Amino acid sequence: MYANKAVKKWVDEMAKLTKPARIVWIDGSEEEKEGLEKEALSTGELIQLNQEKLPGCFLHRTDVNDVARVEHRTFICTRKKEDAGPTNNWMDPQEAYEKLGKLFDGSMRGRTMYVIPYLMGPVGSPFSKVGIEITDSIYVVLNMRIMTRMGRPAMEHLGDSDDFVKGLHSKANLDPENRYICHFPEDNTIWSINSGYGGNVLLGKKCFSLRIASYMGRQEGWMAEHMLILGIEDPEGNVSYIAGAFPSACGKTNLAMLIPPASQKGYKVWTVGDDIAWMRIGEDGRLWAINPEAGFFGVAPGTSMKSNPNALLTTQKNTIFTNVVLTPDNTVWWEGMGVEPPSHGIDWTGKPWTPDSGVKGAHPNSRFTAPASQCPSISPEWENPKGVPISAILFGGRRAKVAPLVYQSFDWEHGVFVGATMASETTAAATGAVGVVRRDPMAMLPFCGYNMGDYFSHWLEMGKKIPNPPKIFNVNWFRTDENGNFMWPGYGENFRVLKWILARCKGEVDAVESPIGYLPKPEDIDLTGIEDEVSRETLEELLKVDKEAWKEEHRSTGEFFEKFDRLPKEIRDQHAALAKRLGI
Ligand code: O2Y
Ligand code: MN
Repeated sequence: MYANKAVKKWVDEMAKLTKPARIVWIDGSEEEKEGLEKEALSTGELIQLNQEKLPGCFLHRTDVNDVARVEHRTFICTRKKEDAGPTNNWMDPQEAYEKLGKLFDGSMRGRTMYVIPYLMGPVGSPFSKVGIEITDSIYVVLNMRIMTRMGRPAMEHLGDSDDFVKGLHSKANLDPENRYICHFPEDNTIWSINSGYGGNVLLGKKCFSLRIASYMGRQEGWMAEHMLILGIEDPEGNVSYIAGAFPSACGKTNLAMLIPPASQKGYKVWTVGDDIAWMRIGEDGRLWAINPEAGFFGVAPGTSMKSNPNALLTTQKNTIFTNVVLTPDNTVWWEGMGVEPPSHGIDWTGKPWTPDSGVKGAHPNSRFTAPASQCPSISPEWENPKGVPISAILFGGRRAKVAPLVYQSFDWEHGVFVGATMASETTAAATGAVGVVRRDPMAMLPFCGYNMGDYFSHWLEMGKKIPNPPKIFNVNWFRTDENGNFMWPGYGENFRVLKWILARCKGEVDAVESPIGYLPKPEDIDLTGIEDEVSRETLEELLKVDKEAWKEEHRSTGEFFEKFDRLPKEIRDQHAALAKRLGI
């Protein structure tokens, strides 16, 4: 047990509320892990996979009604409703504590309460912050062990301090009608009940590292963003870093682990993080970023040796798979894995399954939880306590029309406007409805822990304080032609766009000014080796700004902004300036 008095006092209070049969303090040791795995195997919470083919790997199946984040049951509980803003569900904190308090009362009766100290960020980093998660789920403990620095390093970082995020989670009885994910940013507290899945329960991830941390970042003058971080090494060995915000289901993990095409000799992409970036202004006036996580909670379907070999290779050991197909040789399979399905298997619901059964074997949101250290492209700098210096920020979404392949904002303020107007079209996997445009500023709509108008102001303020800010770009890999076919090959070929972006950052290429920002000259996008796939005409089309479509985009963003009570004047001015440039 640990000596920190504030932690002990809070754990005592939560134990009084939830009434567990026993309390286990997690230290993160190997023996502890083995004991927990044994116990989870005995109850069926985990299934051991083929240890020759997938050493240290397990399968877990969630309840069938508990397979994804539940945005409609996720609340920001600030004293004033306006502080949660128009894009968040709000609940009065007192009401939330009372309502959830009743649900938590006795919810761990007969169960073990695990107390998990965890560190978000590298050990010894001034960026890093401590959370304690109390949970009644071994699955949560073992996932948090992969996704965070868990146990002793966290308590050592905390010392005697009471500065930690208090996360309380109970599976309770998994009742979807009483499922709540409540955040109390003013109290550094998260309460999550009646779920056992992913983003709802691994409280270090979206709940702390984005919702609570975005609030902290505004108070303390830094940024918590839904961004991948990657490094590009050139043939001379110089590495430049890019951070990129993309809504869920836009291939962030794939981009973070990209392998440059064979024609791009001497280049290498390094992965620093695939989902979250914490960024601070460094002494040198640049923006520096860390990945607060220690693992990847990646979506399995569609992950193959073609789409993302680095991700697939990362999952070959010490990985927990959730809701995928169990094959007859005790390995795993999912749709889009790029290998033949087994003739029969057990599907994600635990029922016998065959490929011709007419249903998907793996849930579309099935996942792997794998240690980042196992990724073949993991950056040598990924645990540098100072972070990495960011040269460019990317915003992007899935847009069949309108958004060109890439453009650069005129400056930081315009870049914030570009981020604020970000949108993505839904895919069948996400919602069942295809092609519905969803506005998702900076990919933070589901993850901003306070009023999004204030969040835009924070971005604008940060821009004034960063002496040497990253350049801001928008990318779109998903433009389609008149037959609905993708015009850009994507995946590793996206490297060609990143190369142009870095050339812009270094002032090595000029660009064409357009109403929406700076566009590449077609000849500056290197098409070596894909000339057959992407003709000059196709590239020109990919870089086209259709003024009429942009006038409609301008109207739609204006409509979106109407709901903001605290929209900064600078964003309104940018919207008006775009109208002028479009001739509206
Ligand atoms: O559905 C969930 O619980 C996971 S969602 C997720 C997981 C990893 C990284 N990003 C996301 C997301 O929705 O952005
Ligand atoms: Mn994400």
